[in-house]
Amino acid sequence: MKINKQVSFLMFLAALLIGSFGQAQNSKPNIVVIYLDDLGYGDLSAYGATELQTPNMDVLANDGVKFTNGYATSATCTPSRYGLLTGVYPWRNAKARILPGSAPLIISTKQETLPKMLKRAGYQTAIVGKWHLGLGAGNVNWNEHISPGPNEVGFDDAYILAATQDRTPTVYIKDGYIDGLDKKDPIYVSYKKNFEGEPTGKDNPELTTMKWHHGHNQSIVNGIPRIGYMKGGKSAVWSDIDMADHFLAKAQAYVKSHKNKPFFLYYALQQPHVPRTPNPRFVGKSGMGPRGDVILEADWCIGEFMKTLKEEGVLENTLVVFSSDNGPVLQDGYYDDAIEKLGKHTPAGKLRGGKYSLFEAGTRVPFMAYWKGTIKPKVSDALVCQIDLLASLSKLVGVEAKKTDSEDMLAELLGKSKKGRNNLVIEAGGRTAYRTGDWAMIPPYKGKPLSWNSFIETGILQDFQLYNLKKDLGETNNLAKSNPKKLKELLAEFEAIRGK
Ligand code: NG6
Ligand code: CA
Repeated sequence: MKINKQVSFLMFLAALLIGSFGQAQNSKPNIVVIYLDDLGYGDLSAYGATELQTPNMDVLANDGVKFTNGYATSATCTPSRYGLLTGVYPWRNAKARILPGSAPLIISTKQETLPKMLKRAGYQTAIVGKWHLGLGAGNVNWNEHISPGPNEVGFDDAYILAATQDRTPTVYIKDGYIDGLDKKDPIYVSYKKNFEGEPTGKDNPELTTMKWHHGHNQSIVNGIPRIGYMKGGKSAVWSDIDMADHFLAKAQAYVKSHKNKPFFLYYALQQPHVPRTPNPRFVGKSGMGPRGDVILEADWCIGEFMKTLKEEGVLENTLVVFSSDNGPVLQDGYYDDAIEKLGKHTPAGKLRGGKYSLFEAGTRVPFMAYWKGTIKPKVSDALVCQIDLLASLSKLVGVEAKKTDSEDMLAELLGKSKKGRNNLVIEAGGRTAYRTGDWAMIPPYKGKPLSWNSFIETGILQDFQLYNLKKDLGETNNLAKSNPKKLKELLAEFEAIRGK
């Protein structure tokens, strides 16, 4: 008995030692990128929202570095994600535009990526959530191994939704295979024509539970009409209301099973992109309709995820970067009360425009870096962009990254410098604009100044636009005519980067 006790005490000591040794050896911090979809600059209470409370996102902002000039490269999803993962300005790749669910992979398997660089530093790498960078090399057979995809550009583990929640295929894909697919009920996807006998939102509105506003009237899945056609694969079809819980569980499981060696987890939540399908637990919670409800749901998920980091003993050894792929939109294809129930909430804060826009709200997004015990709380107005993660994190882990548009902003991320980038070229729908210091410059473009579908100001004008953001954050006073000297200076800098 006594010996037994001694033995178990020794084993207990040994376990403690191994445990702490494992952590100590783990000198490279884990890295988590939490990436929201269409979350606006003004959607967080930490960024000034008063009608919505986002306590869990606020912890990251208030106890970390909260950037007030943090940017996505683009005002839409695919290009922003391309920039985030490759460090390359998406306007350099003509294919980096909102992709259909059937699009081939737009990152070259030879290209440098954030997860590849981290793998060279010994990291385990994973993505959980929204991908939207294309899969396969064209004409994908969804019933076989789908490749190339995230696994071929640096992710050891990938549990994804292919494109967007509103696009087919509405299934999860695990390391290139559709999760839960029954081979006896093969799945087919098309963006060209419907499959015979399959109902559509356009022809069978009686089968829908969510009404389409524009687009989104093709195959109906779970009562929701989608973009794209799909047939079969019934056993693999996701449950929209459980998607947030599903991705959260995958992200938590990943932390639990990979915590003993440094890991990089790209946790790409689907909220608050359309269709907004809060779990019944969150329905009605915001009083703002589904858009508000899914923001609260996402906030809860982030809280649960952070709890897992803590419970698994890795919170103080994990750098968490939080951001959103583009600015906010209310009406994005379905009647879902986003406009009607908005009340006093301002998803873009004081910024002009929104998703799809060259104005600030298109690309200026919530952006924070949190690392408990290492990063001291700070508000930073340094100009930083998501493309900078590649160079910054390569500095952090001590491995070279191939040269791209990415700039080393590690000191800014850690709150040790407020210098930031000198300039940035942002993109919306293939059009580019320039940011430097206090200034925003938008060259003349042909196109509609207002998106009639989403009621968002696109920032397109046939004249030059020049704004002093320090004095005029809302971009209401165009100085292009009154300050031609500044305009000329900025245009020259912009053209030097962008090409004429
Ligand atoms: C647009 C869709 C919009 C949304 C967006 C992608 C229409 C008319 N609009 O084409 O609903 O799906 O693509 O959003 O179909 S993103 O955040 O992934 O870029
Ligand atoms: Ca988006």
